[in-house]
Parts: sequence; structure tokens; C-alpha cells
Amino acid sequence: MRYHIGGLDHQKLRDLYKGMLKPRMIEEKMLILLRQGKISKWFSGIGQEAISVGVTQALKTEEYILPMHRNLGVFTSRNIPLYRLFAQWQGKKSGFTQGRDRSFHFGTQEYKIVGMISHLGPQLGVADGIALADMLRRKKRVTAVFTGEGATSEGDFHEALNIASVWSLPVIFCIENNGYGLSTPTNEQYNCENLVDRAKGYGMESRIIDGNNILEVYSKVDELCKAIRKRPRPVLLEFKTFRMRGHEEASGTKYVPEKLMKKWEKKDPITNYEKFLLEEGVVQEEEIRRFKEEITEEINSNLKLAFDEPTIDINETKELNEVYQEFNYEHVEPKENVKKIRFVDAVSQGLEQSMERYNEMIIMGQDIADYGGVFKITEGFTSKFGKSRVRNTPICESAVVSAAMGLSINGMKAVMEMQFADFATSGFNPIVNYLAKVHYRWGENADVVIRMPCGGGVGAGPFHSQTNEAWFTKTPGLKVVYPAFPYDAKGLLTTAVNDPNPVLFFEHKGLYRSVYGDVPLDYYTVPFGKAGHIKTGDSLSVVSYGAGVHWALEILEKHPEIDADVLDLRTLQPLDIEGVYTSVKKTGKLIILQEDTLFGGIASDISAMVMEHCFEYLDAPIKRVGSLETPVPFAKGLEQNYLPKQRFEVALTALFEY
Ligand SMILES: Cc1ncc(C[n+]2csc(CCOP(=O)(O)OP(=O)(O)O)c2C)c(N)n1
Repeated sequence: MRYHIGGLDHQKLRDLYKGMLKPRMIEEKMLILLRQGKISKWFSGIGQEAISVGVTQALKTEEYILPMHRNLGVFTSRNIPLYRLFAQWQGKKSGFTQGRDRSFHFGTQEYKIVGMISHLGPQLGVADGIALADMLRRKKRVTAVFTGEGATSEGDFHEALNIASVWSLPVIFCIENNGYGLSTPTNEQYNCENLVDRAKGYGMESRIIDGNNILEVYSKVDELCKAIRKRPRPVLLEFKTFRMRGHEEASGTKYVPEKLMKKWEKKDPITNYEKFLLEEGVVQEEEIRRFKEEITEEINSNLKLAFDEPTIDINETKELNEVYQEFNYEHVEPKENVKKIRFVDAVSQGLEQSMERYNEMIIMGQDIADYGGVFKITEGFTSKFGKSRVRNTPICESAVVSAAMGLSINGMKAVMEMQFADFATSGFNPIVNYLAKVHYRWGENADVVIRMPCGGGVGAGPFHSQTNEAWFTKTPGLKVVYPAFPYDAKGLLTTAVNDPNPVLFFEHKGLYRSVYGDVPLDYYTVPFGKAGHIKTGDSLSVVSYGAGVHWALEILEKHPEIDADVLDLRTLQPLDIEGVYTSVKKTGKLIILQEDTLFGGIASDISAMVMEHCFEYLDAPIKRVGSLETPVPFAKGLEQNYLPKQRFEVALTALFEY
């Protein structure tokens, strides 16, 4: 191995050596503990230390770094107290997740490290968002993010690199090409010579770096960081290295040819560098012994602290309370200045006034800039707020959701417009796995609103008509809002933006231009978790939300004999179940109408809860009404047959007469 000292002084040369020694020695200790059954499984970075350490040392401490599962050297290079790392791996309280997540699955704002989720790829888009926030604030900073060569096959890799290039984001994408993704060798993973060959396709600079040569890693990354801080742009780096141990410690390396192992053993980043430093007289044997003693002492004393810590207390209330970040709802009373406007205008006003309120709020979505979005919600926004805050995105929902997460991590607010709620599937993973779980896992919040134009009755067929709220009400950590009237649409949207938690905000397309209402022109808020009491009556309770509320009112108008109590849920998570109980206790009969297909929807859960809590008050079986259990059909007649309006009328009258 050839080392070029360049302009590095002896102190730096020693720091790099010590930097690599620490994670190596920790891992060697871990292997012993693993064999003794004292710790759980482990993803080894032995042989890859030069990459984690070289990259982290090239970054400034205030610059974010996003490591993967083999990057122990990132954590040690940021000088995290070792007992906290050990406690994290043992699921103890002084770790970073209070026992809620394992190994390197955590982040820490204190050390500007954002750990991975198991799904690997979303990490790359999160780096985009963090870098975007830095760029918009004109901070001359770099963000570095890691991926294995295996995860470069995920769509997230392509999406994140493409966005970074289109937006000139200061991100260093670091591929650690270590030969295997679990048991899959590179020739079964990709079919190009070098992964950096792809950079050309993204319009991005790239470098191949010997990942086992610490001086090459550090010098090249340091040089790039300096250049990127001056002129923001993404760079793709491929570090050639090798995974010297199994995917995880229990699984072994039987499938790796011995010849390869032998070849890479000779390239060990630490032993080679140590030999070089001794030859150059940069360190002496005696000094190395001292370094090792110091590190051994640090490891042992910190391990003792972690082992001595008791196992975590189980407190159910605390677990439940920490799924969401606490939100102190600020009620802003509407002023009297009211105008009759359409649903679509109310959404637009709520968004616009929120943009005025928060200088650091960014809206992202397809065609939302000068075009104004397909529903024209953001029409005129660019002339008021500029294109950097009202950002057109490429068609890449997953990376945009991840980037919204990154903006939030770096202290900004993000609103994303899904062009149609149906397309949330393409961004599903980061919504339900990243945004939803991040506060519970490591106390970080996802200050993100995802606007979801949804719903049928508009002749748009199976992929532009779904109302898919049930995919999200199922997932702890998300809030789900679904207004039916312009007044609520505006006031709930402003609350959604104020709320630091991830909110899925459903906007029924059919209501956009058909429903009008009196809406205060000034800024105001409407609280979550409080149903609207639309109509007071005694004969039965009708519970619905979104377009269903309008259908119910229309049918009830045809049946003046039915004196119904009508509740519009407005938000599904949090859900005003107490409001439903109060109504049912008064009327003794309940019919729940949802536009979505019935099975597994919110109507089923409301029905179950009412059964459990109000059984003695019921005078009839609870009735649920929803759409036919098919995809949403296109032809008008078929769609009307699919939607629940007519079935609701039949069920309503039957319940009334029961
Ligand atoms: C979306 C997803 N699919 C599969 C896995 C299971 N898995 C975890 S790590 C891994 C291999 C990753 O290989 P690579 O990206 O090269 O990183 P390395 O482990 O080699 O460092 C696989 C298949 C996962 N975590 N997430």
C-alpha cells in the first residue's frame, strides 16, 4: 500500500491512526463478549475503519454525517462517550433510544449523527434534506452519507442522487463497496464496472478511492469538502474495500472464497498504516503500546458502566406518551372578516398564511412551482415566496419524503404535496418507517405535513381515486387529518403545519371545487381530535368524514323523518372517540359511513370501540357502510355502484326502522 503524507502534520497522522484503532479494539472486545453471550448480534466494520474514520475526520463537527450499520468509526470519531454506545447496544437507558431500537439505529443531534433505519436507502434522501436546509441558509456546510454497494440497487439511491444533482446539494455520497451484500457478491448486485460510473448519468462528479488507505481517504475527502463548501454540489465516492467478517457475526463467511480473504487480509488498513508510521518515525512502538492501553482502559471502564446499569424500567404510559412529540396547540380565534370560498381556496389560504408565518417552511411537490400544482393550490406562490421555498421536485416520492425528514432534522418545516394520494405508495416506506417511528426511537421529530389529494366520484379510475387513510391510521406515530368543509380545511391545515409531528392531510378532490363555505380571511387554527357536531338529533348517530359527510347530509335531507345526530370526525388520528360515545349514548343507534372499502377501515375500529364501551346503550347493531371491496372503477356507472352513497341510504333507513 502506498501512503502519501501530503501536507499532513504528525499530529494529524497520529490522530488518524488512533481514530482507527479505537473502533477496531472495541470490535475485538465485542467479539469476545458475543462469544460469552453477553451482547447481541453485531455488524462488523473490521477492515473498513479507514472509511468511517477518514470521512468523519474530514468533516467539521457541526456538519451532519449519516452512517450505516458498519460505521462504528463514525460514532467513535465524533467522540461519543463509549458507555452511551455500549448502553445503546444493550438496550439500556443511557443509550440513545431507551431500549427502543438496536445497534446503530439511532441519531443524535448532540453529535450531528443521523443513524439509519433498517431499510438502508432512505438515509440518502434524508441527507438531501439536511443539505438543502444548509444551502437555503447559506451555511457553507457539507453533509456526508454512507451506503453499502448492496443498497445502491434500491430505488432510493437513484432518487436521492438525482435530486441532489438537480438541486446542486452539498452532499458527499459514500459507497462502501465491500464485495458482498449479505451473501450476494457484486456481480449479482450490479452490472457495471464501477458503481461511480453511474455518476455520469446523474450529472455528478465522482471519485474512486482506496478505502483501506486512510491517508487517501482523508486527503481526498478533505479536499472535496473544502471545494464543496465553496461551491455546493453533490459528489459520488466509491470506496473500494472488503468485508472481512460475516454479514453479522453469527452468519460466518463460508461463501467468500479463501483467496479473496487472504488478498484483503494483506490490505488491512490499520496494520499497514501502523507499519508505515513506524517506518517514518511518526510513532514509536512504545507510544502505540500506550495508545492501546489507554483505549483498553476506556473500553473496560465504559463497559462496566453499561453493564452495571439496570435493565430498563417498563412504564406503559411513558411508552405511549413518547410516540409523538408533545404539541402545545395554540388556538387562534378566527376574526370576523369572512368570505364564501371554495374548499380548494381554503386549503390554498391555509398554506399561504403558514408560509408567511414560518420563514423556514418549504413546500415540495411535483409541478407545484410556476405551474401551481395540478389542483392549482400553490398557484402564485412562487412570485410571493420564491422557487427555493416552493420547490418543484422530480418524480421521486420516496426521496422527497426522506428529504422532508432531513429538512426537519435540520430545523425546518416541510410540506409535501403528493400529486395524488394514490402515489403515496411510492413514498410509503419513509412515511411509515422513518417519519412515523423517529420520535419514539430517538426523540427526533418529523415536522412534516404530507398533503394528500384523494377520493373518488371524479371518474379517475383505480390509480387516481383512492382514499387510503387506513394505510396510515394503522401506524402509530402519524397524525391523520381529513376535513369535509372549507373552514376546517384551512384551520386544520394551519394546525398541521404548527404541529411538529408528521401529519397526513387528506383533501378530497371531489370537494375542491364543489363545496363552498364561509371562511375567515385571516389566519386561524382548528384543534385536532375534536369532531364537528354538524347536526343535532335523537333518533340515531351518523359518523363520517370527508366526502361521506356531504353524502350523509344529502341523504338525510331526503328523509326529514330521521332526526339524526351527525358527527364529522375531522381528524382520524387523534380520533374524537369520546364525541362518538356521547352521541351514541344519547341516540342508542350508530351508523358509520366511510368512502374507503369497508374491511380494515376506521369504521370497523369505531364500531369495535363503541361495542366495548357503549354496549348497554345500543338499541340496534352498529352499521358500517363503505365502498364495494374492489379497486375504484373508472366508468361512471361502475364508480357510482362502487361508492357507498346508495347503500348508505338503505342501511340508514333500515337502522332507523329497527
Ligand atoms: C429494504 C431492505 N431489504 C433487505 C434488507 C436486509 N439486509 C440488511 S443489510 C443487507 C445487505 C446490505 O448490503 P450492503 O448495502 O452492501 O451493505 P453491507 O452490509 O455490505 O455493509 C440486507 C440484504 C434490509 N435491511 N432492507
